[in-house]
Amino acid sequence: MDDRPKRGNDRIPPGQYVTDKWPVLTYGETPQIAPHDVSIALTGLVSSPSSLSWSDLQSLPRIDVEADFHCVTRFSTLDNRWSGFSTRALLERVGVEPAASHVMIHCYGGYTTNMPLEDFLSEHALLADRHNDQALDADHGGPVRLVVPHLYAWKSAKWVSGIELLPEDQRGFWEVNGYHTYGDPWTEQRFSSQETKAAYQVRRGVEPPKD
Ligand SMILES: Nc1nc2c(c(=O)[nH]1)N[C@H]1C(S)=C(S)[C@@H](COP(=O)(O)O)O[C@H]1N2
Ligand SMILES: [Mo]
Repeated sequence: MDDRPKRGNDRIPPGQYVTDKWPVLTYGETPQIAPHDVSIALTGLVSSPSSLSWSDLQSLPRIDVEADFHCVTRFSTLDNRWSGFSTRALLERVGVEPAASHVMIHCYGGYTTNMPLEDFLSEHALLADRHNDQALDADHGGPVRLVVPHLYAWKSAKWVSGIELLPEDQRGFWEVNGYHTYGDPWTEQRFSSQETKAAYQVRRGVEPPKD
């Protein structure tokens, strides 16, 4: 896993353009969730399955992360200042079973997305409730969203309602509907079709036939 923030000439991943606007990218409607209704279920391969309320969340140490944000539809926004709660601190509270290798994030509204546990536990990953010194608005995932800066932004799930620890990779909403299971912006892992080609190259040591 390479979760180092990129700087300098190589800062923008290939195929991306930078915008100063912050587009809203949501499949479906924005769910309206009041902070006191937020409940995040920690399930699967955790030592003590439980739910975190808004006040449980706010009692965790606050962290600030400055990071770029890369959407697979090719826009990138730079220098976002996120504030919230470390994913590591969160999982330390419930304990991770040794067999856990992946996570599925569940959201109000039904969206899901998957990633390796290691990536979820990146020191730059957080459950954010603030962006550029303001409470996150509903369209951008308020009251609280996940932010995983080193993966494409569809992994940064808005309106998180659950974190499920799994013994293997399972695909979330976009990952079932054509997007890559991992989604590294630096190697342009956009589509699930690329996974098949990569597997073919590993098996045969050659390029797959042109389609
Ligand atoms: N719950 C939920 N989270 C989501 C999405 C979504 O449709 N539902 N869209 C994803 C995609 S594709 C992107 S690019 C980012 C966009 O975040 P933004 O709307 O704050 O720019 O959220 C991600 N998280
Ligand atoms: Mo996206």
